[in-house]
Amino acid sequence: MSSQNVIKSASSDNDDINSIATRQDLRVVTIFPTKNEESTIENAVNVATTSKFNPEVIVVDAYSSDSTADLATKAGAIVIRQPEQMFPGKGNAMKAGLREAVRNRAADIVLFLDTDISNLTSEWIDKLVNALIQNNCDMSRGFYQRQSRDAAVSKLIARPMLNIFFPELSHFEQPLSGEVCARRQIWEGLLEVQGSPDGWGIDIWFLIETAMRGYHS
Ligand SMILES: Nc1nc2c(ncn2[C@@H]2O[C@H](COP(=O)(O)OP(=O)(O)OP(=O)(O)O)[C@@H](O)[C@H]2O)c(=O)[nH]1
Ligand SMILES: [Mg+2]
Repeated sequence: MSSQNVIKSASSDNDDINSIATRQDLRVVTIFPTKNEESTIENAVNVATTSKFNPEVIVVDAYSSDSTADLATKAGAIVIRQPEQMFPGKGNAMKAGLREAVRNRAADIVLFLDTDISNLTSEWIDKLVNALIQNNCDMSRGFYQRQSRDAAVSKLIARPMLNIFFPELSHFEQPLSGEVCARRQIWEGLLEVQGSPDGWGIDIWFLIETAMRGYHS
């Protein structure tokens, strides 16, 4: 996976991160939204905890009918339930995970990863977090090689629409990818917005809303 410097700070808002002396002082939280991912959840949690940023791992489960939640707990994740029993409820789950990470666990950086990635490596986390630290970005987003017929919504709808309405975001290979990382202040600001999407719309919403708050790409 590669990370893209999605949104770059217009100011020196990143001073808090830059002034944190070492990786050990940086509180990184990785969140996996899950619904029936028993075949990959254990590996995902194990891999995430081996990142050099030593992240806490939160799993936000959507009432999985399989053993996803049990396996996540056994692997050492903090497992919480998506508040609303709705599907699709990825936005609802992501916001619940963020509230836990930024309000209860004082995370400096929070990132999301999809759970259904069988070849996940800890490097994914390291690259996404490093994009914030080394490139002074506010938000980074991952992209990776996909099958030619995958990601039709990104190719046919999201990217063409961004090109027209938000050309400053047109460099995103996969604007809807579930691999997204940002520092606490960005997430706190987004959590304050009323009426943000509870379903799939959350992925593009995070991106556009952050850009509209004046951060540069
Ligand atoms: N909590 C929660 N997680 C969800 C929900 N829908 C999907 N997920 C999780 O969100 C991540 C992305 O979902 P996917 O279904 O893989 O979405 P996708 O990657 O766009 O689609 P595919 O190309 O089919 O893999 C996975 O970890 C899912 O388990 C939901 O309603 N609630
Ligand atoms: Mg998927």
